[in-house]
Amino acid sequence: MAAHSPLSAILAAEAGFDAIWASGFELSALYGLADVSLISMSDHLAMVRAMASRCDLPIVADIDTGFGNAVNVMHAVREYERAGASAVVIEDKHFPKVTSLRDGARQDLVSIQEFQGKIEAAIDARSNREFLIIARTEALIAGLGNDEALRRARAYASAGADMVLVHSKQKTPIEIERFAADWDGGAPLVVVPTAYPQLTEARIKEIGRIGMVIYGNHGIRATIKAMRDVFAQIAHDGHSMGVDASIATVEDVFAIQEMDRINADERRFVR
Ligand code: SPV
Ligand code: MG
Repeated sequence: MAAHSPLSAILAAEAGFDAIWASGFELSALYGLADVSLISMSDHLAMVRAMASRCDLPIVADIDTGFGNAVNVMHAVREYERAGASAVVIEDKHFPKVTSLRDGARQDLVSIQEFQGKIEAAIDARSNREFLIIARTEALIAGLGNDEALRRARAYASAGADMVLVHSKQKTPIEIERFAADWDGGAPLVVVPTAYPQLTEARIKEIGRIGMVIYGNHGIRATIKAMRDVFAQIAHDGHSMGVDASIATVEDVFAIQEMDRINADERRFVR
């Protein structure tokens, strides 16, 4: 489940998800910014570090294009591994990238050779073999078709990527199902069924070859709707009575903040 803060990571863990997607799209939106490489690596890394200190789930870090060339990727991999991430996803777009789901947006990809270099650099930079390097192809997003997506995905798997994320913005899962049916590159696939929510986990298991499903932006979208509705109602009513029963209680916030433990620690140690 995508998260943009330690709080959203905690809530994803509470819901039973088994990993966190440290989403660049969600963090960009949190800053009120477009997901076009405006958020710095430091900002995203600070979020990952803060999540890792409050949530035990593995964190799959969305590092976009890797913040530059293969040398930048190496620096990023070292920093994200140290910050507590368990995996990074690097995409084959040019820096600065443009968000994937926007219709008509510029989507230009680097050459296969350049991206293989970035994958090899990422593998060289990790200190633990268990830290996953996930290569993401945007070939379908860029409208280059199934053959080019397969060509790129195979090349990335042969460069050593542990998994291959193949993204699609089609409104049905047909494009992704076709890619998965043709996939012969060995590495497990990762899918992001945001534009095509009809693709259920049950169906994904039937298709096979898919090792990870990312719910890419549901946290930030839920947040926007919830805050917008509550703020509008308070502004309209001139009081907060109308929303009180439908939002989290202050006690709920205290529980997330572990106030019981804080109070106990105060009693024990603060003199
Ligand atoms: C993100 O969540 O930042 C992603 C997924 O990369 S998407 O926004 O659909 O490209
Ligand atoms: Mg992203």
